[in-house]
Amino acid sequence: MLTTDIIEDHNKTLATDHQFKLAYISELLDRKGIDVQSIIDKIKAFQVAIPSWALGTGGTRFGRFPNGGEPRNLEEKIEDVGLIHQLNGSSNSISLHIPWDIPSDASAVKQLLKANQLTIDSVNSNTFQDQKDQSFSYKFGSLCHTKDESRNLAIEHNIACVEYGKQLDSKVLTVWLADGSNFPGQQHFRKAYQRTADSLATIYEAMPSDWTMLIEYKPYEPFFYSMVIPDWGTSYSLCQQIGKNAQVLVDLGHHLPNTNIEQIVGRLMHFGRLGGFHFNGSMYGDDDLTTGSIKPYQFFLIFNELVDGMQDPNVKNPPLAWMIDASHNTKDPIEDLLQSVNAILATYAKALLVDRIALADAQENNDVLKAEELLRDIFFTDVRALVAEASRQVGGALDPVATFRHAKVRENLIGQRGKFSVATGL
Ligand code: LRH
Ligand code: MN
Ligand code: MN
Repeated sequence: MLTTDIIEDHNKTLATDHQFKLAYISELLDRKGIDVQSIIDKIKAFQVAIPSWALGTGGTRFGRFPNGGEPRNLEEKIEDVGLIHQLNGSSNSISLHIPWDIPSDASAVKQLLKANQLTIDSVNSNTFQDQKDQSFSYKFGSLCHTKDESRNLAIEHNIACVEYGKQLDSKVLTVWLADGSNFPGQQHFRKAYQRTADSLATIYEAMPSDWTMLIEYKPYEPFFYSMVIPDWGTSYSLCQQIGKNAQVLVDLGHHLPNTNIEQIVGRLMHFGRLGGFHFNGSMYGDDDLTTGSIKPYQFFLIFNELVDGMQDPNVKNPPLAWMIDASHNTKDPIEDLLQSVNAILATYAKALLVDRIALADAQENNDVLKAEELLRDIFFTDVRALVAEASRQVGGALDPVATFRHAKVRENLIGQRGKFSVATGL
């Protein structure tokens, strides 16, 4: 943990610049009749979960280039998220991946969470790799497998994840399946779907009634001819079959290039089936780059749709589970997460500023240019001072990455954990 002095002292060095920028955006919003503090309060309330697997340097099959000082176990992962939360005040939970993050002592883990002002977000099952000495393989699928033995193993693993989650007060099971096929003819599409639906229903039945099951889709990878759950339509139909607490999870990177993700978001919210969100940035596919780094305008349009749905009393969608799902080879993982949360908050803030009455009016009257310009005007507005102010008001840093560097956090972590400590990750 950092001392509050370090954060406050560093904030002081940035204060003049910050006040200048904040005064400008406050004046601008004032002229539009928007209450600045109410926007700042909404930013403060917005919390994004950090996945345990994003705290280590990601990699590809060609290699990995870790910086050192990575968390070696669940406790150290919790400490890293605690640090992130301390710096930005907006990352108050951690998402776990089982079996990588099995708690050895649940009550000690709960204490550590409390000390870091954190909770557990979702538990994520892992049936995309065989564990050591696993009795039946997932090579040809898990919940969709043709053989009962492999399928049952995957079902039991998901139920075990729920049990671990219960111990730590989680209430969400996220299922992402690496099931699919590489060659035409390999898999019977309809049978694979039905076996998956049946397996998911069994897991759902074993979940407590106040739990949510999030079903994530992905068009390709690890399989390159077909995936059993390739798209939102498949996730949605599975949720419909399984029960009301099954919801679709949208991962930004899990779409083919040029997919209109904002429209998918709108559709799912309209159906009341959008349960969660995985933030990342991508150019080609599941690139897991920093959120907002490649297509910031599309990211804004997605948030615009989310906020529109969240503010519409006619939309009966449950509250969403927000999480970052990114991990790559290039940046310091903690810096990347801080940068991602910042981008998420700024984009959320922009979506809050959209004049929805004027937009609805322009849409109803088919004033295409006006509708578009209402969005573009906000998109080009720099709201970063609002995010910085929200962080400052909860005791966080005005510029979390700058404070992270100033406090030499990575150097200290390398000192404690070693130059070659490597976290489990994707
Ligand atoms: C694989 C993936 C997916 C899941 C995560 C556990 O694509 O990144 O998005 O959420 O692994
Ligand atoms: Mn994901
Ligand atoms: Mn992914």
